[in-house]
Amino acid sequence: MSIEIPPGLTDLLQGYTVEVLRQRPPDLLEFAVQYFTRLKEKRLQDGAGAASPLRPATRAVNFDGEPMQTEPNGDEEDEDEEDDDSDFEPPVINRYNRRVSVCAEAFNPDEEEDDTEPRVVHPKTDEQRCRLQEACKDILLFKNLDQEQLSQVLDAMFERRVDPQEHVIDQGDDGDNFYVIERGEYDIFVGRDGQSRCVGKYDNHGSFGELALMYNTPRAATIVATTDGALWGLDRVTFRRIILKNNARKRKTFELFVESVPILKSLEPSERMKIVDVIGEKVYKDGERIIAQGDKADCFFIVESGEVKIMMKSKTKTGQENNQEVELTRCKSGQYFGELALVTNKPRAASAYAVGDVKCLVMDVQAFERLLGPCMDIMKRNITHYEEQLVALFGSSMDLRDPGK
Ligand code: 1OR
Ligand code: 1OR
Repeated sequence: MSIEIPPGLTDLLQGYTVEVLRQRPPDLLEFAVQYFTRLKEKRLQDGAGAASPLRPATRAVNFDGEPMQTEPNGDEEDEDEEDDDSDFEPPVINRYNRRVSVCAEAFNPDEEEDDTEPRVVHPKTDEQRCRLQEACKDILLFKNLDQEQLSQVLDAMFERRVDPQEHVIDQGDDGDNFYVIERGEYDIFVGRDGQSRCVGKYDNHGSFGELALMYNTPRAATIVATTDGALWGLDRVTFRRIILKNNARKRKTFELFVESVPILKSLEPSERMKIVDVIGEKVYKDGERIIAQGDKADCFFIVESGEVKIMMKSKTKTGQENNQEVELTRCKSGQYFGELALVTNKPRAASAYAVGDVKCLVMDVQAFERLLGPCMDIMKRNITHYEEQLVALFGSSMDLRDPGK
């Protein structure tokens, strides 16, 4: 018996397989739905006949941003094979028909990837550039970029002013831009079962809008300004070209380490990879303070290398705070700290200092809440241990869950 393979089937499946291998999506079925939907849309857009299901797609991209100036690429960038992934614009479900022309798929793995995509440049004054650099200096997604990548990102960013009550992002929309906060407060709403709930807020710093761009998913939350605000936007195409390229590298660098971190053991492998996507690596010199007791908290740390000393200001017998610090414990590679204030929503309970040169992986509070739910029971159990030791060390005059008591 001979089975005839329909023309085009091999190419069709090969195209999908190649993109799976390049993108490593967490959900193969969801990715397949997106991939083939986009492929079909592309064919309809091109007015193509059904004759050739796999003609290479044309690169046609529009930006939902402000007017911009583009510069052709220089050929200075090193284009090793693995770095090519991010030039691929994976399929997008265009749910609201806004980004009709976003499609830049490389269906043919043998096709030469030419980096002739125009680069986005929004010219800036020195004053704007200074403000932009200040706003971006702690952005975790930018931490592992090299100089050239960072300067391309900064060139492409554009300023956006917002008014109170303005919706910067609406849940369910397609993702157009990633935003870095220069100033202003923003509420995060997530709707489920017809009800919208405020699940957190950004207070004058941080960034949002990365998820839809990273995973080609609809916006996962609504972001509403509650004060006047200033934001810096980065268009989807530049984001994907640079940040996704860098994330592919980050996955290679941190995959094994993240797998070995005990607190992350209760996560699925795909969930651990999502952590790698959003973490940033920070480096500290011997003696440098990483967190300060009493400060407001907005991130969580995992020691990658070196040692971190946790110190707490002691109390006098009458319960007054004493400026002298006592060492509580040390965290080594694979251990975490900085979770307590995020879990209890209180100021930092202790300070943390680098002992020797230290590298930490850092995650913002929103990613902590979004991704570390499955680890929360273990963390809470460990917090109970802190409390027991606190009583042993300082008596019952201080409560970690309510330092004001
Ligand atoms: P985006 O592109 O999906 C909305 O657009 C953005 O809101 C999203 O990227 C994140 O940058 C940001 N769940 C999902 N997205 C969140 C969340 C969040 N917080 C901020 N964003 N959760 C709240 C965690 C405090 C989980 C809610 C269940
Ligand atoms: P954070 O966000 O409050 C300081 O910032 C971090 O130090 C804290 O989270 C913990 O991750 C870490 N008590 C309080 N915080 C501790 C303790 C601790 N150990 C580490 N941290 N105790 C020491 C238990 C060995 C009990 C205090 C006597």
